[in-house]
Amino acid sequence: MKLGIVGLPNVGKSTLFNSLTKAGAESANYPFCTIDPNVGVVPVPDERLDKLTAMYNSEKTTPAVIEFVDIAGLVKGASKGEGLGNQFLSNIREVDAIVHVVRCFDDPNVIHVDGSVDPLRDIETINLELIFSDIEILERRIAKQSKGAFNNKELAKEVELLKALKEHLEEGRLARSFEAEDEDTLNSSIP
Ligand SMILES: Nc1nc2c(ncn2[C@@H]2O[C@H](COP(=O)(O)OP(=O)(O)O)[C@@H](O)[C@H]2O)c(=O)[nH]1
Ligand SMILES: [Mg+2]
Repeated sequence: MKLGIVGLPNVGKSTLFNSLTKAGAESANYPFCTIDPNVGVVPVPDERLDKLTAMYNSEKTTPAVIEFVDIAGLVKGASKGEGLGNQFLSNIREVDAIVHVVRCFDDPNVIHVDGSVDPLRDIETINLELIFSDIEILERRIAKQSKGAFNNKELAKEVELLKALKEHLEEGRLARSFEAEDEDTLNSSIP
């Protein structure tokens, strides 16, 4: 399981990452201090596993792990390449789930990229970038699949589904709230 820590710059992502992983990622008061994604692997504590190890005198115990990725801050326009945006978005695509960190603390010494503390606005900023990025991927996919769709039922079905998903995104809604009638087609068509 790979979890990506996502949010605007300076909201506390690396601070959270460090406390989760104690991996010592750089936590500093300026945007873009995390250029490469920082990865930390955390074993999941489980008393049952300890008991099993003792019971079977196991030489080796392999706990479940969660991999945390401290993804560099996204900013408005990231989906159009602002602030190294597209690179960060591709980091997001590689994780199973994202943890969206939102700034709620006031501190005049910690710069807010959008000038004021406003968690609801910040959530919207990040969600919109994710939506824009998804729309772009969908447009490419629709263009590619449409070529063969006129004489291929499966492709035509996929294109129809992708267009419905695109409409959903264009209404400002996240892909995960999209309800497909045919999940199989959806799963096989999302790259
Ligand atoms: N007052 C306060 N400062 C925080 C909090 N979380 C992080 N910071 C500070 O905010 C700055 C940016 O934090 P960092 O984790 O590097 O943010 P990132 O850019 O999202 O990774 C650092 O100076 C942190 O010490 C918090 O909950 N309260
Ligand atoms: Mg950071």
